[in-house]
Amino acid sequence: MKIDKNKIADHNGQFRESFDRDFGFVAENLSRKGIDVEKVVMKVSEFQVAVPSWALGAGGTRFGRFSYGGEPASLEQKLNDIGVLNDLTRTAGAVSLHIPWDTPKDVKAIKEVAASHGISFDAMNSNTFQDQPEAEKSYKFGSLNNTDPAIRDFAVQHNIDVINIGKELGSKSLTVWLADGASFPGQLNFQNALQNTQKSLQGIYKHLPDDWRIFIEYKPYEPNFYSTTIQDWGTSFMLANACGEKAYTLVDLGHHLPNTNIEQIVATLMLKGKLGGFHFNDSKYGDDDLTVGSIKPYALFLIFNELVYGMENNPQNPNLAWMIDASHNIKDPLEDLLQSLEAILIAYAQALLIDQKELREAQEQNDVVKCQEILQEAYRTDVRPILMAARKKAGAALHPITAYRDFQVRKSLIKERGTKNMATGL
Ligand code: LRH
Ligand code: MN
Ligand code: MN
Repeated sequence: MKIDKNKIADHNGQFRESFDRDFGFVAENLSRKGIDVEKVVMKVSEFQVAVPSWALGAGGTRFGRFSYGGEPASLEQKLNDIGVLNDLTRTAGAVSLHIPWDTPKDVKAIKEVAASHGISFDAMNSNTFQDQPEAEKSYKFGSLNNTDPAIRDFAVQHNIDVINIGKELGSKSLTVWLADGASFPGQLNFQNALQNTQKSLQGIYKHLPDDWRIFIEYKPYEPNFYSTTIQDWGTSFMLANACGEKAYTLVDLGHHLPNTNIEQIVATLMLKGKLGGFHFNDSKYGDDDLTVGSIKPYALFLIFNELVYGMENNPQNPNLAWMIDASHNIKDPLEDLLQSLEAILIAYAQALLIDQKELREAQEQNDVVKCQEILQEAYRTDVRPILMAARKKAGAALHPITAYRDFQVRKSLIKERGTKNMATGL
C-alpha cells in the first residue's frame, strides 16, 4: 500500500487558507525577532527518525495485548506500514530491525521492498535478553556478563551474526541493550559482571566494520529489579571508551530513574563526543514507552535545546541515530507513531528558535530570569505551522493523522490482512 502524492496534495488543498494564515503569522513574528523561518523549515524537513520494527505490531505491556486489526504479520508488511508513515510525513524514512524478531528470510527481497518505500536500514538491534526456541544456551542468568564463558561467547556470536545481517542490508550500526543484572542481593559479583561485559563487548567490537558504530544502551532496572550491569550513562560511557572510537552511548528517554536531568547527560556526552543514538518515548513512572511528548513536553524541549547546542558546537560528536522506542496497547500504532513524530519535530523546531547568543550573554551575566524567559519564549511558540511548511515542501500531508483517518488506511489494512492479533491469535 502506497499513498499517492496527488492524493496527499488534494487533501492538503482543503487546508491551504488556514495554513497560509497560520504560517504567515508565525513567520512574521519570528522574522521580527530576527529568525530566518525558512532555515528552521529546512532543518525540520531534513530531520529523519527511524521506526523500530517492533513498534508496528500490537504493542504495550506484558499484561495484555489487544487487537486493533490489520496488524502486520511479516517484515514486508511492517516495511509497508513504515512506508505509510513516511508517505504522510516524509520524516520516517528508516527502519531499525530487531534480530531475531524480524530476521529477513530473503535479504534481497526485503531490500527491494524497503527501497520501493524509500526506507533505509538504521541501527540493527541484537537480542540476548530472551532465549530462542531450541537455543543451545540460556540467558536466564545473563548474556554478555554471564559467569559461564561459553554463554558469553554464544551471546557475542549472536551480535556478530546481527552485524553480518546488517552488512547485507546496508545498515551501519549495532545497538546493544542488555537485560543482564540481578534480581536479588548477593546474586552477582558486580566487578566480575562488569569485567565480563566489557570483555564481551570488546569481542563484538573486534567484528565491527570500520564504517560501523556500536551503541551501548543503558537502563537502571527491569527486567532485573536489584541491579543492572549497564545501569546508567556513566557505565555505558566507560564501556564505550573501553571498546574504542566507534563505540558510543545510547540514551533512551525511558531508561532513567524519575526526575533524572537527561538534558545534562546529553550535554556531557556530546561534549565528550560519545553520544551515538537516541530512543524517544515518554514516561510517568518508569520505562513506560508512552507516546513522545505525551507527559513531559517541556523536558523534551530542554533535551532538544542541548541536542541542538551540541549539533552546532560539538563537531567531535557524530550525527545521531534517532529512533522512536514507544508503543502502547490501546492505540492504533500508526497513529501513535504519527503523534510521536509530531512531538519530536515540535520540540526540535522550538529548540531551533532559541536565541543561543542572547542566552549565552544572559548566562554570562547570571541573569537567571532572562535565561528562563529566553527558553520559555521559544517553548511557548506554536511551531506547528513550521512543521506543516516542512511537510508541504516534502510532498507530505499537512495534517498526517487527519489524512490517515480520511484515507481510511486502517480499514484498508484490516481488509487486506484481517482482524487477528498476530501475537495472541485472538
Ligand atoms: C527494553 C527495550 C529497550 C530496547 C528495546 C529492544 O527496555 O525497550 O529500550 O531498545 O527493548
Ligand atoms: Mn530503547
Ligand atoms: Mn526500554
